[in-house]
Amino acid sequence: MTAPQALLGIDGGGTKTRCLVADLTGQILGEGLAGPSNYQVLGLKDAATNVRAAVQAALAAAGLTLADVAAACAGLAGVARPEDHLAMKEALSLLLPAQIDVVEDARIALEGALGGSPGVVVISGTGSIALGLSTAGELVRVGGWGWLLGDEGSGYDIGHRALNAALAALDGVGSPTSLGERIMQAWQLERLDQIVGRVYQNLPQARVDVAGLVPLVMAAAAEGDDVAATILVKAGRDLGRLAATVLERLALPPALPRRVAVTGGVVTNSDIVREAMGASLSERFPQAAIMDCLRTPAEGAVAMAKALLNPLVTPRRSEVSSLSPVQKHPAVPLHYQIRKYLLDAIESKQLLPGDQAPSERELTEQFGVSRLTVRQAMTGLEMQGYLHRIQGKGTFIAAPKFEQPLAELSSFTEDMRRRGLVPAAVVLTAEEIPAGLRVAKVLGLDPSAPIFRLERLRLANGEPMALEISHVDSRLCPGLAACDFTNQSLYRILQERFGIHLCRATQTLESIAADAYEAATLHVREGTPLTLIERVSRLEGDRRVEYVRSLYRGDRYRFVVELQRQEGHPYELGSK
Ligand code: 16G
Repeated sequence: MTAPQALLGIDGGGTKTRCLVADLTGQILGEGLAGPSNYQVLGLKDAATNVRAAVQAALAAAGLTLADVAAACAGLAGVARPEDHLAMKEALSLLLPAQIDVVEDARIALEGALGGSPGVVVISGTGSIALGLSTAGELVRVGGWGWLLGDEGSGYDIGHRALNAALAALDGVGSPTSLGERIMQAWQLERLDQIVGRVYQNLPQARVDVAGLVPLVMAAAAEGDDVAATILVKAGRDLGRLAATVLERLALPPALPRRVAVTGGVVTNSDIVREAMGASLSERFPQAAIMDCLRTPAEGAVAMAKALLNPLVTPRRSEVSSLSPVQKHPAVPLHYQIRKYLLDAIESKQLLPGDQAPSERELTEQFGVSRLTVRQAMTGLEMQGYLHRIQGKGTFIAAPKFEQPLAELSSFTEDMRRRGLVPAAVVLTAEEIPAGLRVAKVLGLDPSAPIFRLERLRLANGEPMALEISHVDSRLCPGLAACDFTNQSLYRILQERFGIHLCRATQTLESIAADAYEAATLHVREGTPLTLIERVSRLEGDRRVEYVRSLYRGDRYRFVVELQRQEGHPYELGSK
């Protein structure tokens, strides 16, 4: 039996339940949808049934079963109170024979929004809430008290104010507005006072119906209705206040960005709301930046499931040196300590891809070291691919490296497509030549035997990733040299045209520094680390077909290997 190899991320809300299945690196393999799973509204049994339906649909889409699940995280509406949380966790533990975490829905939204880095997410849909994560990993929640008790700046709040305004205009106590006409049209009423019946006679539905008026308020504001615009500005300012209050309580260290991610139809669909929110937030936090969420809540749940399985992957934030000065310890050079400090901040996601890195001046002052030392640390991180310098703009945190599993005999084309990138190649040479001594030895051929030699620069979305020289035994695939490899996979051609099914390969990995040619071809600085991978691929009967030397950019790739220890194998003693 193979070890469980899948993660589940579940996003259960008041209208639907979404489940994502991912492999252990977090790559999404399938998605499943089912009905709502708000425990408070549906009760335990129906909520759990819908979660199960979403899980099963997602597993079916990925061709997996429950036995393949190693860990799961469910972010669910209505589980904030400890007793509800416990009941739901018990129900889901029965459903899933894996490690499982149950959290409130806003928590997975926060994880998705900021990739686990400190900051705030403001959610404004039918209801509203702001949730923040501190550098110590603590959560701060503001709002989210529901439509009767709070939810300022929510869809319900906006709809409610629109109804108030329409009726106030009817009574003559409020300013004239087009909202009354619009509401009558939307709700198919003949007179405005029929609003009363519509709301009070169907109270359970009223919350959603009232929140459903938001698009109409936005349309009115866009067409110059001042009353509608004022309602939206008020909502935006309320949301800004929620975010600022959370930021204040998070007390983030001064060097960290103040990130506020927004999600939900109210802020994402209205520039008026977003601008008002930004203005009110900047009164208390001038440097705060409002951003869209990096990922969806379900993707956030997948990341939390991954961390559950291997807490080492995401270091506990409390363990990350926040702004501690370097120790002037003679055994570890200062530039190395600063490099480690920055790397911790990147790996713990206190600094996110695209963020501006702290400036040389800031680091010089913070650590009390020379500029040269700081520069040395930054250059090292740049060469390792953690920082990215843009001429005239500054230094930024680089995109995360691709995680490439090593246990699979896959092709570059497949690997890139799986990541949603477009693979391509620049063909540098494609020729049929005699094998020569070295290649002949590796492939088990006569030195004069013909081989096809293909040298390609491999690209992902146009960016150079690897320099690759393949040698293929030509006798198995005559005419291969005539193929165009700019946009075609070698492995696919071997399989489809020549019936060659590669079934195993031996691979070695080595680190080297890019020489001038490799650096120029791969668009990196000379000396940048590269991973040299040599692969010899074989057919079923063990005949060797292909020998490849690939140079992968060390600044863009990291390779992942799953290790397993033989059962019952004792460890050796260190010394006798
Ligand atoms: C990958 C392989 C390489 C193989 C190539 C085929 C590694 C390290 N290397 O780059 O050995 O020849 O894929 O790619 O994984 P293609 O089928 O897309 O041409």
